[in-house]
Amino acid sequence: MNKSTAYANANIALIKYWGKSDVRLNVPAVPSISMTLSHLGTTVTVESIDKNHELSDPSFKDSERARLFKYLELVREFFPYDGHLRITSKSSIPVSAGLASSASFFAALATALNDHFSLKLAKKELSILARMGSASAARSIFGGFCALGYESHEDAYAYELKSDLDVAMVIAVVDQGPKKISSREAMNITANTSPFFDNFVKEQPKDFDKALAAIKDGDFLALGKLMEHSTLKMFATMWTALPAINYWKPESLGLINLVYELRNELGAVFFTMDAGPNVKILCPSELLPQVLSKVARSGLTVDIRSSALGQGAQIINEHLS
Ligand code: 2P0
Repeated sequence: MNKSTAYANANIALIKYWGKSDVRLNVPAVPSISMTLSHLGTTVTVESIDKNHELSDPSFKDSERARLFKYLELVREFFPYDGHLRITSKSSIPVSAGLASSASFFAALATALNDHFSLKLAKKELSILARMGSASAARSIFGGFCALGYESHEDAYAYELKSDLDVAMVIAVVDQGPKKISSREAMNITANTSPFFDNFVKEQPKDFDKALAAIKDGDFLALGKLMEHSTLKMFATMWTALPAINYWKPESLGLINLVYELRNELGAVFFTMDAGPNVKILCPSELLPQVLSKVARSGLTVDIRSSALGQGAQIINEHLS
């Protein structure tokens, strides 16, 4: 049987997506902006088989496997195909640890499906296909900086942002284990119960527009400040949900204080976090060695990765077996 394989890098949101306006089609309630990482991502091979979808990756939990098979049936509604699919995947990032593994997985999967069924989708449609699997995946179709729009219908899609900014990101890993509560579940609980959530949604277009301008103008300081503000507003909604959701560990706060110290020493160093305890540190590329060295000496991490701006999802010729 013919196989199609694609690779996609993970991406980290600078302006955060949190909450949905349409659960079935996975339309975000807010616009978001991200940077695509380099060399941290997922390879997915797709193959047609006769009966029952199969996933040959033991790192997926049962709930994630069920979510994948549901997605493959949703894809069938839009692009009818015969038979079933065997999905094989390999990731260079820990799954479900708030390190954007679902973004790179669904971006690679959508890209492989486009090839496998000869759908000939343009990047915009491909990002919509990826979004239906995981909204952040829409952004991993593209390299560099990327926006995911917020039209409140099934058309919400991602697009690349032009910029001269040369940035790097340090991923300070404090825990590689899978999270107890998925980001999907957490954002639904938050949207349904936090008294702060409606304000988060209402305020987001302002941050989005300002961050678009900062990226276009190459204003790193403005972008960094907006990223931290967006991050903390997102966590404020989680902490005020019922039940409260808290992904942070003492080391997370330790690393945030380290970022404040780095900012005093070096200037342009900012943090963000996602649905997990790990801290991502954004800086201009020329500051990367100093940031890496200080994080390494902190004793707060179990692993440290660093990344430049990466490329968008691509078809590759080496299939996973
Ligand atoms: C983001 N996160 O913008 C935000 C910030 C985590 C915090 O997108 O339900 O796996 O699959 O659309 O994309 C994580 O949520 O959620 C996420 P689904 P997803 O990157």
